[in-house]
Amino acid sequence: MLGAVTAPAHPTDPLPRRIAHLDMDAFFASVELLRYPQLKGLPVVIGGGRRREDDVLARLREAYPERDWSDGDLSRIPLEFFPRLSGYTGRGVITTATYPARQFGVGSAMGLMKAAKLCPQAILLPVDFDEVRRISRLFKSTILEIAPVMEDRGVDEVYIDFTHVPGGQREGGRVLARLIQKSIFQATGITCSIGVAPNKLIAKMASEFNKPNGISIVWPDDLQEKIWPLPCRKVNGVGPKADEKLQGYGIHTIGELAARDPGWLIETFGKSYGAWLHAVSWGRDDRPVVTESEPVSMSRETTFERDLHAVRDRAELGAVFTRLCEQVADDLQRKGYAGKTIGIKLRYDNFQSVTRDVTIDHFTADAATIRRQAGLCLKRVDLTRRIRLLGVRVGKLVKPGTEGEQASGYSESHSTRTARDKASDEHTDLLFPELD
Ligand code: TTP
Ligand code: MG
Ligand code: MG
Repeated sequence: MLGAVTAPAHPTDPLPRRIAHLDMDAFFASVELLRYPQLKGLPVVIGGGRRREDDVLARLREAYPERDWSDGDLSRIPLEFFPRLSGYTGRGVITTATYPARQFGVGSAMGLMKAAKLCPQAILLPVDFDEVRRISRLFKSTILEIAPVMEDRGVDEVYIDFTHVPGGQREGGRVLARLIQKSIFQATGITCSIGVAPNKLIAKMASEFNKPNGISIVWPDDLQEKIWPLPCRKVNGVGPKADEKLQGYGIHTIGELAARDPGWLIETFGKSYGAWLHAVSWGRDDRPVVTESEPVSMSRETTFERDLHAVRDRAELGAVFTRLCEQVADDLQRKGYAGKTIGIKLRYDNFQSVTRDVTIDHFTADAATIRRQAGLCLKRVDLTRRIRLLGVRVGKLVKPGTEGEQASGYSESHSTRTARDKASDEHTDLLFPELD
């Protein structure tokens, strides 16, 4: 049914579209379980703040001051040293919970005090954002080694176009999904769930069907059986407000939505949302999987520990400035870009910011060229005031070899020089004498 109404990405493409949605299982909690594998199988909730040092380890050191506990001992910390939900007081909410904890009815967005009543024995841990980001990058790069068309949808989920990946059509995508699941587990130690369907809309719903560590394959003919019984809220794009309105008209499931006259939906929900509701209820969605967009510019900036002065702190500022230019050049070279517009950003001690840029006649990724041009830009700003932030940016990027296809969008403003700009030139000269 879906296939009949879903246009393929390329009209002449003989392969049916197979789109996967992949979502990591209990992600923030799973990241903590890597550190503390002894918690596997137990109810664990994440919430109540950021992780600083290892609090559990600190408690252990306090209890056994004579022993030498190190980070390597984390997996040996006895369970009684972990903080429990029982007795929690405060206004914190749950960020996520392990599947064993979910069996007690606790989950994302629930108040920790309420959760403490439902599952007092649950272990409560804070979020380690650095580790979450590291694992997020790791699982996405693992996918990209197998399937190149991936759309990043946030910290723990992506869409993947299976259509043209070798093996992507086998068993509707199940074979490739299994390979990706296994590879991610090998790389990170964390499980994920994958839904494969004719489009993003259905794939997103399907990835939830067999959580955790599940794969779900949806065929065009499955619309009636697998999608229509679901509540409208399961459609990514039907929020609580729209759902309430739909319920008010007696529309609770996607099937009930599909049964409504599209004209009535448009009258009731507006031209664009009404038409969209009708389309999604029939499983129609042509959105492509969008890979990472080309960067418009690359920049590096730094905020100083204390505000610096162009004259008095000239050596320090000059060194930082050169370093920033080298870093931007290095970023460009590593990612294979070159740029034509070179700019600077300054923030003064009163938080006022200024930018200046210049467009040169060739593309560059060379640190010395960037340094020279950025130095000229610096001559055009007021350097009599204290500076708290300095930044260097290169825009109008191309990947050499694809010149002409440059990413657009970088500020075209070629700032005009004012009387004050000129007046400040002498300070620039002091700051960057080697430029002149
Ligand atoms: P989700 O993928 O929604 O949830 P999850 O990975 O914890 O569990 P599931 O197995 O059902 O996918 O969110 C990913 C992470 O994002 C989650 O671990 C914590 C974080 N998150 C928040 O910070 N705030 C929120 O409101 C939600 C829902 C998640
Ligand atoms: Mg998840
Ligand atoms: Mg998610």
